[in-house]
Amino acid sequence: MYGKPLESIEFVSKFDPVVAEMMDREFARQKDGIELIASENFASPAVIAAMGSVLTNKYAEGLPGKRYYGGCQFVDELESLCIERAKSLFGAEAANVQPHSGAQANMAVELAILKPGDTLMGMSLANGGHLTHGSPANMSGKYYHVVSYDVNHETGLIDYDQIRDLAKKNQPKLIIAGASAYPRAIDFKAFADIAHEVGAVFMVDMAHIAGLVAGGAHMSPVPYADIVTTTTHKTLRGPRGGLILCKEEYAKKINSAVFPGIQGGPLEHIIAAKAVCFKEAASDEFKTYAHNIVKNAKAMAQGLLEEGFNLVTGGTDNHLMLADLRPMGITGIELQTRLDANHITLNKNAIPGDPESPSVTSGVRVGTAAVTTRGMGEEEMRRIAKCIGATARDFEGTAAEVKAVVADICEKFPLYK
Ligand code: DSN
Repeated sequence: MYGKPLESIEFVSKFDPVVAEMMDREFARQKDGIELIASENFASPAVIAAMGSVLTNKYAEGLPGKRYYGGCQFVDELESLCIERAKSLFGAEAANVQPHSGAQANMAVELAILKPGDTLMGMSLANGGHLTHGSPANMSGKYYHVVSYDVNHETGLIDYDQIRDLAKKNQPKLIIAGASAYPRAIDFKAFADIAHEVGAVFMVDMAHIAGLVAGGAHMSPVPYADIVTTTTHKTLRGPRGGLILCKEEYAKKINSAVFPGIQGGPLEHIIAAKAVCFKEAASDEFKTYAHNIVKNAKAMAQGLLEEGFNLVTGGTDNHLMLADLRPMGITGIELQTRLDANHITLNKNAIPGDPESPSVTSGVRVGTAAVTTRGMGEEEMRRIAKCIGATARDFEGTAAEVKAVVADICEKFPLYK
């Protein structure tokens, strides 16, 4: 699908060759490398085309039918369609499709549910949570009283008993489940039971697994959570943006928290791309895709274990795994930098109880959503795992060979062919 993504660079080059050349180099990096960043993916040409459209010209503060500007009749139709598709895809009672990002979706929920100083519980960033789940560096950690839960440092697993004890002791008003670096399935019913026991509102940030949920490859949080947030660009493979789903009783509060609470005009071009994404994600082809992501992750995990890596929790149930590099005598930043030079992209990541600083880390996070979009399968995952092992053990001695394998795989599975 070379189509649109390349055409738009060519078009820009006619007016601004400097910008076009930069876009072109980034496109070459994507197409000639292996993308293992667990939060990244390749949107379809239709999604990309919707983003690069005249809809960016329109102001539409408010909601469909209740705008602060004239001329909103067509974006009203579009945003209503997007809302209906989001509700239908995930079986939700209500949806707000305006958040510009996952961070803003989470901020809006916190604004809607909490008052400054109220208690919120979320997974600590160091254990795989997210900045917006109460990190001291984030607004959520500055405005609210945060009680973080960790995973069990021996097993790497979420400890539901520990969470129940913490919740009973601290009586949070909001409990957040969901993670950026947790390789196992999350039991949303267990979380919901805890939240209900202490009278907390239960929110799930399903950003990482939204595509798996849409495709039936992970338990859906929607029946259990009061509110579910997500990005639309990770496993869900849509445009870069956010989404909030909720029970009807929270819809009014959530809508006002998004606008005028934290945002101004919605990005109707991104909303159009979200609508396209939701249509794609409702297809049978996407269900196969979601299951293939998990199949590939399991093959990659097995391959990494065979290469001598230690995996947090011993493997994966979803699209990602966390490799603990300590047995290999290399840090996360060292392996990330070496792999970058060999055209394999991933990110350093803290492992639970990591003795290294967040800028060094003892681990890397490996995800299979983007490589699965290119059509790669289990055999390619095993070849890539071998490349990662070789790069960790003997970077200089194996670089030429690893680069050749990367080039071979990229040629066989072209991006936007
Ligand atoms: N930054 C994202 C990730 O990489 O997981 C989370 O927002």
